Amino acid sequence: MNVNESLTLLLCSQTLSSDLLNIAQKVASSQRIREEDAVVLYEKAELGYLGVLANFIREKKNGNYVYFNRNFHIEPTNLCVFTCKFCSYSRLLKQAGDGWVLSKEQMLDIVKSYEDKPVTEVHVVGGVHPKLTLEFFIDIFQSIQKIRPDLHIKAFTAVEYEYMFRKAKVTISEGMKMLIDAGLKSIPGGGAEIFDETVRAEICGDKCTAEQWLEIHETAHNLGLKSNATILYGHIESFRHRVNHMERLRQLQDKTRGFNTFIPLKFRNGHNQMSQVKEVSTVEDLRNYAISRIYLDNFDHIKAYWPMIGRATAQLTLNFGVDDIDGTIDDTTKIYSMAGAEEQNPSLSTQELVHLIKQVGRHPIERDTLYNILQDYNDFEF
Ligand code: V47
Ligand code: SF4
Repeated sequence: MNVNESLTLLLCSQTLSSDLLNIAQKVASSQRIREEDAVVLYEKAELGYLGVLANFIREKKNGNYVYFNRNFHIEPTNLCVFTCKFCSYSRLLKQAGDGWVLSKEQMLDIVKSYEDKPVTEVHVVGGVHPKLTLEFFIDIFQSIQKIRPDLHIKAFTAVEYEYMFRKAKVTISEGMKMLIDAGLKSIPGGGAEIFDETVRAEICGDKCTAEQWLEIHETAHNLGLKSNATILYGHIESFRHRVNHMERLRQLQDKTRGFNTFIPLKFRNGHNQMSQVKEVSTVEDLRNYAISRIYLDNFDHIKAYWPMIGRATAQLTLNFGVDDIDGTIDDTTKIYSMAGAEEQNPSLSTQELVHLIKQVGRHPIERDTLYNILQDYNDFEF
């Protein structure tokens, strides 16, 4: 049965409650759903129903394609001035212990180690360290550009920018322009967590506010950069908080059209100050991906970050609205392994990624960071 037939069958169902039928009709006629509708979905909708709606939207926007890229991460430091309770990765400056700070040479050595490999993106993200200044990163980006001018530099969360620009006494726009001149090409989605002020105060009260996060992304969009957006879900937030978070993103996207993709990040409870909070089930993960796909009608892509949820769940998400599973990673990030994720050394070859996607009947496409198609792998022989 194709997506249209599944939706028609759902619309004819005698057992659907009137509110769920009404939401399904909106989706079928490409109407935007309201915040209250999304709350109803979270509270009442079964996984099968959500899958039909999310898959319908996903196939309308992206057909059968599943995007991935060839990337690696540089994590300059895990020492951080902030104290987010969910973070398993950071160490306070005064308790360095197993903390690290990479030198300029070490970062450039990482880039050089990819010299003859066909990677297209470097994702730079880490803790917030007072000695790693705006000036320092301008120099790093210029040096990366010299070594690999073809590499797309996607760097820093809004949290890192807010601190770096404040320390350098420049406005967001001034600081961003300086980094763009040095080679910055786009911005990842981290640091958004949950925008609701009460929950934010509870889990990460000392870092940039929701308003600052949104302002930084808006400024970047106005300067011509694309960015991503995330949500950290499945901890102490309510369904309404998740919907409110997506609503603020949907409004900004209406204004700027600068977001590429939305990435729901599942809270993992290993080795952090919120370890007593139970993780949500895989069913709840899939419901959340699907509702994100239904709600964010102005986002082209929904990404499942496989190092965080694992390969098997990443495959399942492809039937619940997801059309992107990030990249090869090459074991260059520690954020999720330190929080107890299944993938302790996240790395997938292109062949393995392609197999993962084809195994569930989808069409693998290698993209660059901005979703230009680089290679169609459907009929590719390795
Ligand atoms: O902001 C930290 C999250 C984010 C935990 O834009 C945790 O392409 C779950 O944003 N459990 C940083 N999540 C990573 C990030 C990201 C990752 C991949 C791709 C992109 C992209 C962005 O990691 C943080 C926070 O929300 N995080 N600790 C944890 N215990
Ligand atoms: Fe620092 Fe980011 Fe961890 Fe918060 S989530 S403590 S800002 S590294």
